[in-house]
Amino acid sequence: MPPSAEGRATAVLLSNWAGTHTLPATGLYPHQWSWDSAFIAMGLRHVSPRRAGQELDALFAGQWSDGRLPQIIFDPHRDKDYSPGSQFWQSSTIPGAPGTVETAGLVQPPNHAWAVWMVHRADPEESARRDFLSRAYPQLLAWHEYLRTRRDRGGLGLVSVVHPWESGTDNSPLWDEALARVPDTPRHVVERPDLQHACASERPSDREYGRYFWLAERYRDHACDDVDAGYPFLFEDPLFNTLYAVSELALAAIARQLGADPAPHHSRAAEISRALATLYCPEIECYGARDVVTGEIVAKATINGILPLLAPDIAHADELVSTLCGPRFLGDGALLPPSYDATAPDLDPSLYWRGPAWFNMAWLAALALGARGEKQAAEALRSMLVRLAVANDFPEYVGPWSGTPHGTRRFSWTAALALEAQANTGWDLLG
Ligand code: 9WN
Repeated sequence: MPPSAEGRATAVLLSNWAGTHTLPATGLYPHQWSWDSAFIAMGLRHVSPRRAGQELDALFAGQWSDGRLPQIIFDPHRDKDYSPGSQFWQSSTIPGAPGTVETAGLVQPPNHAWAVWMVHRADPEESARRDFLSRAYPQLLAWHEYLRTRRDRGGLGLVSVVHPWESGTDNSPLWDEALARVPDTPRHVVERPDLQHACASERPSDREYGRYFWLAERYRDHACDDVDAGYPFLFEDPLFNTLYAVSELALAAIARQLGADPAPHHSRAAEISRALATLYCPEIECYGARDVVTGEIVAKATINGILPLLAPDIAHADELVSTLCGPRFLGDGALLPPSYDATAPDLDPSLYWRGPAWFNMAWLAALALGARGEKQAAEALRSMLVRLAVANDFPEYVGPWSGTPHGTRRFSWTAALALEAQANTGWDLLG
């Protein structure tokens, strides 16, 4: 990235800084989001390791007593600007939620231990001065323990998400059939402040929002307790569980650094990889997602199902590489991998998670290819993601073949991962 481009990416992160954390984007996303903050910290570490550490500290301040790290920590002054907000969740009235900040009750994919380790590596002395690892480690342990004990709703060793928002890939075609079972008539009046900042034709529909709110209401009204027997939406998502496995590897590195035993984390990562293998769909040579309510595996090729390539010793790695490089993803001249199968009749290259290319997914795919020895393809992807990010003012996502920007601009994780992709040229996942 030429120096001026690095400066522009840094400027995005600095202008989205809100005092204790970075907004995903001013306007569309006015609070702190969980997995965004971890991706942001991975890039911010090249600008200011101290601030990257603060970003994660702010997130840990929202941890619930059961260990969960919430999807969103709300800025009370911006409640009208995003829905559902803190008035919807009323988290401080739920047992176990923090009393000091208002949060959502849902979670997001667990890339946090990975981010903590990368921030530490950027400046180990600063990290030691702030006791960063020793403060973060018990919180990360509690977070992973919550996922292991409360969220293995299918009993097969994988975490279930209880809402599409928890996957981070909100309206992925993976959830369609299950969402069709969910009523679209919540009690709460659904507001769409998001449509003031993004084009309605590129965002989830009102009907989808009705279902999202209905599910969130049901989860909230059960005190977010994860024991609601008739709950209608439970999914084992391959990407969520892959990040969980990678974060266990990061926990092993953190444990070793702190003089604790890394072995349980290595074993856990291997167990998750083995459980993930049950999601493989030979007919699409890709991982699917298990609908835990019906027991069926949804066999649709999505970027979520390619990224188990990052999990240690994953089964069917060769097939995943050829699917990623083949016509469903990069093979048909895509600049970045689409979020959904390019050969699917219902692919939409501009509609949220139903086709467009996202920069976090492209960065993860490049890392996965690099780690598997596909260095040329990995390098090409990494430089393309930097080029498209900088040329389009760091968009939320782009058309995979055209590179046309969509969603909001000056999106923080796009800027952060462009910085990370530029600065860290190795292929070691924990680099
Ligand atoms: C709901 C903040 C978040 C990302 C998600 C992305 C989008 C929210 C929304 O924005 O989701 O969490 O309102 O659409 O899908 O991955 O964390 O950037």
